[in-house]
Amino acid sequence: MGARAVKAGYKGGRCKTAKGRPMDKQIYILNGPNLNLLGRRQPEIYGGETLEDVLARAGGVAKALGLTVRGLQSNHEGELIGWIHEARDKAAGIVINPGAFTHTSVAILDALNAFDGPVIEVHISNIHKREAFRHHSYVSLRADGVIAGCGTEGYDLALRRLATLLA
Ligand code: DHK
Repeated sequence: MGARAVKAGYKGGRCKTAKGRPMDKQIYILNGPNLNLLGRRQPEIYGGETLEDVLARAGGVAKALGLTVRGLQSNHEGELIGWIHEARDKAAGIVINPGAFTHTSVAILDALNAFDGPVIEVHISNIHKREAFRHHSYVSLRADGVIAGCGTEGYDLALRRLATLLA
């Protein structure tokens, strides 16, 4: 394959807009199974905000930090893996709440290991205060930071950390 045919990857913070302003770095916020039910599913554990509420607030936080976000949710492991692959070219960093795949998915771990940028793992609940099967995370073997038990504010905290890591 000639050099011209090589797909352009994410180039870090040096990209500029047509007007010469630095281009905002894109962050993928990935959510796994059942998180589409946020606000309606066990609100005593996961809170009353919907995923749309959470992503809207995260978008505002990101903007203030010079980041942009793409929020994605799937109940399917393969779809999440596809988005992690896509992020290799399109995102500077990843925030991921893999839901129950946290505790089961070597395939998501492998996909994240193929991503070069920083990864922050988020859990709305404190998984260490819950059932023993939630105490182990495959994704933590790759994550640069883990936020658990801070409610949906954890997504905002993750973006702040990514902004620091990408500065
Ligand atoms: C969300 C889930 O859906 C659970 O399967 C995890 C995580 C915990 C959370 O706290 O956000 O065990």
